[in-house]
Amino acid sequence: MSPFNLDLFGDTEPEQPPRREQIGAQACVLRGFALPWLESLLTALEGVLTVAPFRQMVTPGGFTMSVTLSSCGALGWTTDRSGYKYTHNDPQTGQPWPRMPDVFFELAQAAAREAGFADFVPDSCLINRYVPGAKMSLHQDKDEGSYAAPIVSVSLGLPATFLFGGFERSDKSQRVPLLHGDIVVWGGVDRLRYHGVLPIKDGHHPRLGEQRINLTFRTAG
Ligand code: MD3
Ligand code: FE
Repeated sequence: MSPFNLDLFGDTEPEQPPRREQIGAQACVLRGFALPWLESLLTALEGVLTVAPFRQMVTPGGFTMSVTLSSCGALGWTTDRSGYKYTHNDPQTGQPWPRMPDVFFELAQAAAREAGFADFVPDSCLINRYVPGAKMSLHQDKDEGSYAAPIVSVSLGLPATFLFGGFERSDKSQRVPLLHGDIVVWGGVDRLRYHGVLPIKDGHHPRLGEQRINLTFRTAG
């Protein structure tokens, strides 16, 4: 509460925690930003997953990822023994990835704007599914055509501890708790930071059950 706005009558709302947390020079967490969009987001997600269900993928090194994935938008991220790449078609069906639902695009653009990145035009949404125990090791996102655009990530379901590292794998990383409805936006000088997700803990989320789903929006082409 501001010292110029004393709550003399005790009749104002308790102060809310900051909704926007800066975690790097050009990286921030927007707490609960996705919550008002949740039901339309989940309806649209269901439609995407009917056409392009979650599947396991193998890294170029031959490891099966613990996270299962899908994509929507003009480009979808995939990995197999030959490398990481963005493709126009789902390798499982040979069909184009499902189009990005309008509500996905609008939410990603609104979050980017809130974080100071005007006119974000994502052409790819990677959908990651984590069950308890699943994790993502420290890595950089380097498969996109340009690093000028930010990346927007929407966390849904079970909580996660996000690792926000430096520019070398060995740099110390900060741990950022991410909850259902939180959105993180990275860009500019923070775009090539190492990052990862610690193994998801057992738990039950009232809306999503025993899983965490992360939507990652990028301008990939
Ligand atoms: C931080 N996904 O799919 S959000 C990924 O929660 C990925 O599923 C995580 O990392 C997840 O590649 C984390 C995305 C993210 C993307 C780019 C970043 C975090 C970033 C660039 C710099 C720093
Ligand atoms: Fe990443």
